[in-house]
Amino acid sequence: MSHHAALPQIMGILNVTPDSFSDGGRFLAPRQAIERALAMVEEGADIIDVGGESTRPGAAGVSLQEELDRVIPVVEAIAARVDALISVDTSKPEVMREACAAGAGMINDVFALQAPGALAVAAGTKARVCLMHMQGEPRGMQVDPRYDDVVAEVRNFLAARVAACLEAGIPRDHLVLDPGFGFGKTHEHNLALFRQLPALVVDGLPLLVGVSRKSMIGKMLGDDRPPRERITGSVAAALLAAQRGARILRVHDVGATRDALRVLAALA
Ligand code: 7PM
Repeated sequence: MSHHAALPQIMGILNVTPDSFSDGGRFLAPRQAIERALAMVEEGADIIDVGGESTRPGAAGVSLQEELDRVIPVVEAIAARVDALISVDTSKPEVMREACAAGAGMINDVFALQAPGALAVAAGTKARVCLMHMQGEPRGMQVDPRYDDVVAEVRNFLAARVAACLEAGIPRDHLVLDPGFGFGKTHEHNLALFRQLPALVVDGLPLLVGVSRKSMIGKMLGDDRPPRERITGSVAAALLAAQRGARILRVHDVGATRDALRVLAALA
């Protein structure tokens, strides 16, 4: 057998928004979300990331009640049915608390627990925490992102958030770090971060990489490729991220990513 490091874990993306499923409508979403989660676990997902889309680039945000209504029933239902770790993609402390009570074991926060009360809520759960870097806020962050040294600034931000988490009582071994591809970054910023991935490791903490179907992949493949036609490019990027030490890959296409990782494991 190989002496190489363990393969990264695969985090499958589960969007729970009213228009995420072909039938539309909030009423049908939980059942279809469960089917999608089960399929992703079957394809090799270790983690299911459940998101109510409050924090997407350009998003105006949804109300607390709306996000709870979208996310909590789905977390409850999949927690009862799958072995995978359930992650909740939210920046709202109340959603973090309710989701963890419903069975989530990971908080994925694109605001890195900077919302008032978020550090304390996260510390009060036993959940792992993914701290992501973002410049600005989802609405407007892509207008004119600027850095003097993007790698150093992202790394310093993540180090400061690690310190805040430790201060709040979150155990070090619960933390995961993420450079936040596409969140307040130009294409050049994204490329610099990807190329220097190992330089972003703080205190030996694991890195999560999320580039699946993103516009940075679209830019490399030529314009006007819709997200669904970025799968092969996304898998190639996931493989490179794995080779550069990423420990969690956040992806839409779980089976394709798992196949690529198996080939990497055999040939690396
Ligand atoms: C529209 C644009 C919809 C972008 C969704 C997105 C990340 C994340 C997202 C990431 C972590 C997407 C993004 N991206 N959480 N949430 N890391 N930790 O492509 O890169 O899924 S939302």
